[in-house]
Amino acid sequence: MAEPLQQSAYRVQAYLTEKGHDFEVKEMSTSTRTAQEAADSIGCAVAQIAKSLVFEEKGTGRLILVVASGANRVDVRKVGAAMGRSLRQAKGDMVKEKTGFAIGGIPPVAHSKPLPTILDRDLRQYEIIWAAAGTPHAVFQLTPDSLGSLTGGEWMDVREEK
Ligand code: 5CA
Repeated sequence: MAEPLQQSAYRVQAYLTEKGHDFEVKEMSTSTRTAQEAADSIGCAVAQIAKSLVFEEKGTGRLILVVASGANRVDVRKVGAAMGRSLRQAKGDMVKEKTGFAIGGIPPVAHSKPLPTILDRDLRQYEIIWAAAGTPHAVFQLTPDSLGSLTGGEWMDVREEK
């Protein structure tokens, strides 16, 4: 039988189940702390990893979530301009305090309070994507459509051009 999930992963699983999804949180034996490690653990392309990055609005400290393809760097100016805000990446301790999850396992959902969310349109080209599920070992598989409905996020171009 499967081991019980760690508390933070369980929180994500409980949220998904409560929302009526049958997505299953999986705890991997190897690290999923970074998008590349997650892809290696799962055996998928790094671009199929939906990484959840938290940014804060300069001045107000309000947080927003950007769920980006693991292959992309997020262009903070592009996202900020689209939202009419000036953004910077939030510090790890702030992220933990406000979302309830630590860097390396931030899920796209199930935060202490829902965050305004932007979704990377590059994720839409895949049938299946994977997201973190609360810990640096936990992930779950989903579809771009379900990422959209779970988060209520807005799809846009967030990619930093090389
Ligand atoms: N579990 C994996 C795959 S979903 C994961 O969480 N990947 S991640 O890319 O979303 O998380 C690592 C991200 O956390 C990095 O891309 C980086 O943007 C951010 N990060 C890493 N260290 C810090 C830090 N000290 N403060 C704020 N953000 C950080």
